[in-house]
Amino acid sequence: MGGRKTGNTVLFDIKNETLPREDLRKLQLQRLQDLCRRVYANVPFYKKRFDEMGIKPSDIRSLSDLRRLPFTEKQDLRNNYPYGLFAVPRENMARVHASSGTTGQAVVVGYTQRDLENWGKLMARCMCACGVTPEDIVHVAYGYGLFTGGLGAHDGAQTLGAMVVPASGGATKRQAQLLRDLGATVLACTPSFALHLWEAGMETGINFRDLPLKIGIFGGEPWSESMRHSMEEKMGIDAHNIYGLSEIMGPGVAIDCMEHNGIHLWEDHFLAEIIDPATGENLPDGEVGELVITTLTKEGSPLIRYRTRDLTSIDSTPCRCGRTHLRLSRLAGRTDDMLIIRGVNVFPQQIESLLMETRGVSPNYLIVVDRQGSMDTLEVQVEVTPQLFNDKIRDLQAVESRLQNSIKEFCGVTAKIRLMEPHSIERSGGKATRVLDRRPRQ
Ligand code: DLL
Repeated sequence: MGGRKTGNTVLFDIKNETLPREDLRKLQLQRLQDLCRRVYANVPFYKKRFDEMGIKPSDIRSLSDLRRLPFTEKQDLRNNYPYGLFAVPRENMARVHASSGTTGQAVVVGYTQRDLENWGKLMARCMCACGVTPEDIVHVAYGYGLFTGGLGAHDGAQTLGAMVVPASGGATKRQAQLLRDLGATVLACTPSFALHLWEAGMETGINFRDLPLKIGIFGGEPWSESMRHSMEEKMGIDAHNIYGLSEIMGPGVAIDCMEHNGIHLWEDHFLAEIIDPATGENLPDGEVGELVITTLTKEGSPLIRYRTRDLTSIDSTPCRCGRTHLRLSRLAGRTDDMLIIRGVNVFPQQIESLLMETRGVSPNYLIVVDRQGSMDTLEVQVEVTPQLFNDKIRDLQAVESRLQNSIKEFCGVTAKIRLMEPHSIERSGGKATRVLDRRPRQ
């Protein structure tokens, strides 16, 4: 291992990242068979599921047999809280992380020492794919703690040999100063927090464009391609989209290389499928559906066919970077954050893209859904830039109607637009809240 060059890109683990697809599939099958044996022997939940479906680990003879295996859902993890799905004795676990989500029981995930090492290496792969080298200074502003963002990015940067600044979330003005004083070249945090930091910098006379900062590793929440371009422009960086989820590992499941043409999912560790969320049937490459992931190497908390609820599609054609691992399209939202407004399906990210394409509005917004009588209402609150704020009412009205028209045209719903004063929408220290659904639950 170690940074090696192919063409003009650097790969952390050149052998595994460029495995011919045929060899990748062989490796996946071997690992899948081993996984089935491990969970059948060690996780009563899976033994019961396999038995109920009349499947033995030895029945898995090809990758297509994966379809015979049961799905695992978030609720299964909740029902087995905290340690019920662990596949090794508790004393062999080296660390736990947890995700609470916005509703319901937390989910606890365990990592053995080897799981942590693999995570570090996969995160290092991701960082290399963005052009990070051991000479870099990586400012990690993902939250440290039970959330996987902070420690995940931290271990990855260390595994790569870079210097880490473990800043965690919060204290935005101080963090902007630290970015300047310590000369960070890489910023890793949620895209909304990066914007928050940038804003705090501008307020204290620190312009990211004047700093040595050159790479952003942003993820943990949905964001649009237009937002990525706008951040690159504002901050003078190359911004990458990193994906992951606690149940599967944390950050580092997938990331875009310098081609920025989809996010590579590390197929030697994760087996990806796309299914129709309604029927559970597998969908072919190119079609958008729910991402389902099987962890091939995890020892502590392995999962079979985990339904992520994230919507994306698969592209297995070769990438110019030389990596052979498939690419997922930018996450288009979650099956559970799709808003149904007066019968029309709307994804918050569609609205974000439209906002980002409108001059005079800032990337701070909140979508408020409510009900009046039997009618759903949609309001988009968005802060305007200080320049527009000082302009004439007529200019504000023009922006309002432009936004309203584009939302009507692209999303098919009428939205009330509320232009807000700069800084009036609450900032988050981690993942931003973009939607407030006030409709009574049915
Ligand atoms: O957010 C892990 C992570 C941390 C990923 C830092 C990337 C960077 P959870 O808190 O369990 O884990 O949330 C996972 O967040 O199922 C997606 O819905 C969403 N998500 C994560 N990354 C992206 C992304 C971490 N790049 C859930 N684009 C996932 C869109 C994302 N959504």
